[in-house]
Amino acid sequence: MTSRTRTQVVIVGAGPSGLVLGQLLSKAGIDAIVLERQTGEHVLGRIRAGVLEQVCVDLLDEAGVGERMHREGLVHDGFELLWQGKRHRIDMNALTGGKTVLVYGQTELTRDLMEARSAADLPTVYEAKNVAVHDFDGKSPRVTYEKDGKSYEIDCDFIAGCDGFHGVCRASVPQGAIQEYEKVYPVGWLGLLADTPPVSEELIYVNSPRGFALCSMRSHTRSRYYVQVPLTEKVENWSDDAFWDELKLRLDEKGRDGLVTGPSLEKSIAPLRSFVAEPLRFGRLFLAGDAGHIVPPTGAKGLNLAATDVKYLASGLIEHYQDKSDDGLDAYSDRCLRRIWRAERFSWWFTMLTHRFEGDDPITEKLQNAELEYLFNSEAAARTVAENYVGLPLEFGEETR
Ligand code: RFL
Ligand code: PHB
Repeated sequence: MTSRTRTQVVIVGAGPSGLVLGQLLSKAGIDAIVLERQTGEHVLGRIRAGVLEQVCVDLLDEAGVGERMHREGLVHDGFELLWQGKRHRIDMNALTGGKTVLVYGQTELTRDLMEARSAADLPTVYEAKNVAVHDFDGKSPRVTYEKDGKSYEIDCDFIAGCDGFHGVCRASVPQGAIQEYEKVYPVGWLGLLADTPPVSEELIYVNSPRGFALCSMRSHTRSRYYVQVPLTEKVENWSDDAFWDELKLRLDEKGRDGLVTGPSLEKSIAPLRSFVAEPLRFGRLFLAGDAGHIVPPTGAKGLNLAATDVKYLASGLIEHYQDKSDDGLDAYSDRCLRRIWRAERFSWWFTMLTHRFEGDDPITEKLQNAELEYLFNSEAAARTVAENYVGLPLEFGEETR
């Protein structure tokens, strides 16, 4: 026996995209059910993003979940680039006329969203197995799933595919209706989280002969560090000591002296990929966040892009229900894709600037050196980086279309 129910929007995935969308829809009085394959604890155990653009911060405020983020998040005015033993500060604030980013972990953000959803008694099904999306090319889409051995079916108006890169929604679109653009880099980031004070007050992006490294943080007492490793590397091969030793080898003397090491709370390897699916809409199925695109984490853009997708999708759905207009939904894919490609470009460029790839020919190294030297000596070049890092304004490029 299959239990049947109905809602307006089924949201597949309870990562940041799905939960923010659920929050925005609920504020507008639109019913939604969120289906998540994993447990809530599993979702919170994934250590990912740490840097939020103002556009993302504003959206979380709009969603009504910004209180702890503002209390505990760290406002950053700039970051450092370390190359050939020298540090160069990108003064984002000065270069962009006062813009900043907020350092606040994706885990904490997800926790705030989960708590808001449960406080408002909004329906979320964790451990929903075999989620499948049906009939989204017609007027009456359906979503089926299983939970605790029972089968369920939800009739709905729209499906939001917020189920990440490996989700079921994009995979359910007929081949030929979707064009995928992909670049896989031959490296990954080995990340370590520790309850130690960060080595510096600001993030440090490092280009060293041994490869890229990043010094980041979650708070004044919790650090997040990354080192570039070959894609074939396994996390089991890395003891905490091996990680700290490798990180030290990539830092300058000041960094080595100031680094406080300690036992890891988490260690994992993330692959680096640039990926875009076009379009992001198939009938009544919409893809948002990592389900539709991936950036290498170097530019800290993934979660921020997810936030803009969700902002556009929520406003399109609200327009549909409140104003009986589908203009927003019809414009959704194009609107998102323009912003996505700009972030893809920046993330790819910043990755190529800061990483070393095995087998790179000598001219690649020379060109990278020339580019870094230019960046260290030109205010115009630094401003370009700052403007992209803090996030281009939502209306960027609209007038030239
Ligand atoms: P998520 O977070 O992957 O969530 C998708 C959810 O869908 C569930 N799911 C399913 N549920 C039901 N049925 C199915 N068949 C399902 N298949 C999957 C999954 O279990 C999951 O819970 O996607 P979402 O919500 O779009 O969020 C995207 C962000 O997580 C991602 O873009 C960022 O983490 C990227 N990222 C960063 N972004 C930033 O903006 N700033 C950063 O500083 C930053 N740092 C990072 C990052 C990503 C990293 N990794 C690990 C790739 C640093 C790293 C190391
Ligand atoms: C992080 O803190 O996890 C982080 C920060 C900046 C990035 C990527 C990841 O570019």
